[in-house]
Amino acid sequence: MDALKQFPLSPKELQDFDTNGYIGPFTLYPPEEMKNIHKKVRAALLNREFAPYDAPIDSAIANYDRHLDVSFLSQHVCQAAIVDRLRGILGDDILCWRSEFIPKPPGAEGTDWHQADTFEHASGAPQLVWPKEEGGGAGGTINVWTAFTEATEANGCLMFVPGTHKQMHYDESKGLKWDPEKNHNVVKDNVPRGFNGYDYRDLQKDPHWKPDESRAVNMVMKPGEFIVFRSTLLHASKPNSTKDIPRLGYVARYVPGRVKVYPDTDTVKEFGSEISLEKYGTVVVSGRNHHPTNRVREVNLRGERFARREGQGVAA
Ligand SMILES: O=C(O)CCC(=O)C(=O)O
Ligand SMILES: [Fe+2]
Repeated sequence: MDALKQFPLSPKELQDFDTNGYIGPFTLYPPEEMKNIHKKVRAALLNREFAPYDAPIDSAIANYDRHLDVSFLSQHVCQAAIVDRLRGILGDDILCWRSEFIPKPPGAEGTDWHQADTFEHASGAPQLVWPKEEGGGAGGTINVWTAFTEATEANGCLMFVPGTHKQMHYDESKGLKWDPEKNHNVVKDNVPRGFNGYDYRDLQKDPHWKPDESRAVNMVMKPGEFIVFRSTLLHASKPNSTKDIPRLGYVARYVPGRVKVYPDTDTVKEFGSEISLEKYGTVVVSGRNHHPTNRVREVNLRGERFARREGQGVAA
């Protein structure tokens, strides 16, 4: 089916991705169109009738996985411009297992430096398990981070330390303690940065290690651009130091169909909330899912909204 790929990564881009741990940004929606999309999606998010999780609206988890019920987002995570590029990295069998909105309103702290592999750092149980024959770990996930607004050095663009994706400096199995009072707006090396109520430094393998920020690159992006990066790449974002320019990122996370997603659990507890996976399903965006134990859900790529009945997406 190679001939049908519209947006494959070139051999040079694949090589750059392997060397640096990221590739992009690429334009998906023109900036003006993205502004309209943003307005519409913002309105759609307020309708929680079919939202997969019943979490307090101010919790970070409340808008997890809204690609399961907001049709623009369902289409977005399946966009050929994204999936074709991912095929070169992940192969033909690809699952979108998670999406998140990451807002940085004016005055917000930055996101502290981190690397993620199994995503057990907050929930205490691995959310992703790679096949044992591939070492079982450090495969992480591929993040596709789309700028819903502009992202600048002033309002909180992403930062990467290129080439750091092959060595994990954090041990997620140490676990994090959620304490928003204590961990919010902590100034680290003169920068207010945190991790939504966690202190990611608690996971460091070596408590005295520090990211080499002198090698960091800023990912300045226009609305409608996306960037592809490994979750094991050392990444962070700047604080939003503006008075009136919000920053909004929407990240979709992908793994190959051979990865187990949320094995042996029916709930996820993070950011002070516990949610049920009853309505959850990973979305097969290319090829097939390999694990009968992975919950799989279809999304409606045509209509406005859909409800889930007996594991199927059906028009509402
Ligand atoms: O948007 C941010 O500030 C951080 C994003 C991030 O860490 C992620 O998408 O994994
Ligand atoms: Fe991250």
